[in-house]
Amino acid sequence: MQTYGNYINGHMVEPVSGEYLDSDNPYTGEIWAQIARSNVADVNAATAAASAAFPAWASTTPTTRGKLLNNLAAIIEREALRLGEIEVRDNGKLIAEMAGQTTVMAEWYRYFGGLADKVEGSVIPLDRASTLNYTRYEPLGVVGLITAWNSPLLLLAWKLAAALAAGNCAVIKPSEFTSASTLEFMPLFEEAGFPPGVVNAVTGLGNECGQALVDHPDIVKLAFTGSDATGQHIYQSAAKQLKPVTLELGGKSPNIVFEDADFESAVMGVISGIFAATGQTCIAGSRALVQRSIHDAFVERLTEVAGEATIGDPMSMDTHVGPVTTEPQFQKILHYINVAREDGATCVMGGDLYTGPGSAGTRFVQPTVFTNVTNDMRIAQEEVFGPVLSVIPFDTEEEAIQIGNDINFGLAAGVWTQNIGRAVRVSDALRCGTVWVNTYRAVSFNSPFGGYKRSGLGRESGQEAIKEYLQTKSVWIAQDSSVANPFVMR
Ligand code: TXE
Repeated sequence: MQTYGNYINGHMVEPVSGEYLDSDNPYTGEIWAQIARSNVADVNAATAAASAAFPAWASTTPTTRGKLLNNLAAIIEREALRLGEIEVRDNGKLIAEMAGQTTVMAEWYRYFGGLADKVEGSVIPLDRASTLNYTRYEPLGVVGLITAWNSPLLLLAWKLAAALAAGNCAVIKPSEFTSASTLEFMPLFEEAGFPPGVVNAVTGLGNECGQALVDHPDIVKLAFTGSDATGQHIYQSAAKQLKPVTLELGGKSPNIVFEDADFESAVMGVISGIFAATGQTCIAGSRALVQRSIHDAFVERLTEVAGEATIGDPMSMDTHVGPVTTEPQFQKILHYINVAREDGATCVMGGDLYTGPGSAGTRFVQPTVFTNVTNDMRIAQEEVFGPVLSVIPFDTEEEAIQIGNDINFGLAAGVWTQNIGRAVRVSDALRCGTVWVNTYRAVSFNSPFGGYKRSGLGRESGQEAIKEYLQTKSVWIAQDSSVANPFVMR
């Protein structure tokens, strides 16, 4: 049994309460690790360490910070397989995906390391000759980074790399379901040369440890990935202290297939959108909007290909669909399958838990496809976060756009067409932060990612993300300090 404490000021320390929470292996169901059950006292200690480290860290040169982030990137690449295997064990992600994901994660640290000394203020051309006015970007202070269970280290990289490059210190709170990889990751910062206290991690329950972090007055900004309900709650809590937030809150993304699409590519794209990562991804293309003229043939081919997916051991390179990460999530998916049936959708594939070969008797759901879905059904409007696809037919381009946008969320969308004009028109019209044309589920360190509408606030990745962790100061320097009339605005 592995036991993880909190990581504070460069050391693994026991939680003040002395209490721990179990962490299970979603595939085998066995408890394999324990994580600290932290409370306000642990959050206070981590925040105090980060606050103490902040002045020196903020005054290192951006180039120095960039070098350290580059050191870290190289160490991540060395440790990628080990970190990936921990995520497979702790949250059931596929090794086939994790082998690449933990390696590519290094690129976020490298990119923001490179960006650190390229954030330039400007000299403002004032309408007066006697004053120099320039802007500079300054770090915020100690930021709180709260991550979800579906991709702990990658979601952290999207926040932490930008926060550190900008000169902030951090207190991290990973999901109580999947904290192990974050704790294994922490000592790598020391090896890379980061001063103790710059990066800290506390683990525990959302309403104890997480809320204490949100409410701590010395945490000056929050970045969060998780459910829309928790995101809204955090936003409200943060408002009491006027803390800025970056929120990434999932979606109900349309994957729109036109009759002029490359048929086989579109089938693969829809499958990757909903069954990859067992559908436990914020960018899941959980609504397939298919033009009526190809609807039946498309569903037939989709279920044929998806029906061949290998379900089972996430440590096997041949597995396509793994277990559901958490027990509540497992129950939630089964609940939504029932809701879809009750509301009149037709289940044409799956629709139950999976107990077949490779399931090891634990939390597996069959890849599931519903047809006869209308966009007003709960299965089309609410995030399931599992391998459950709703297929909705449409007739015209206008109708596809209307259905695609008729949702509270706005994280991403897919568009499958060979018509370039249509690709541009539909991409422009969709109200979401990312549109993929003839591809799906692509992200990169240098491309902005974030949501419209209830999918979130702010952007991660890309140049603008570093501004989420900086504030602008405008400096005015008078060359002539004589004051003619002190009672009027200058
Ligand atoms: O998320 P929560 P959960 C969705 C998905 C899933 C649902 C619930 O639909 O079924 O969320 O998952 C911390 N103050 N997504 O319960 O509650 C919590 O400890 C501060 C979408 O795991 O949002 C964890 O670290 N922190 C998503 C993190 O918030 C609090 C990815 C997320 O937990 C807190 C995962 C509080 N009061 C699930 N309460 C996506 N956008 O990709 C909880 N937390």
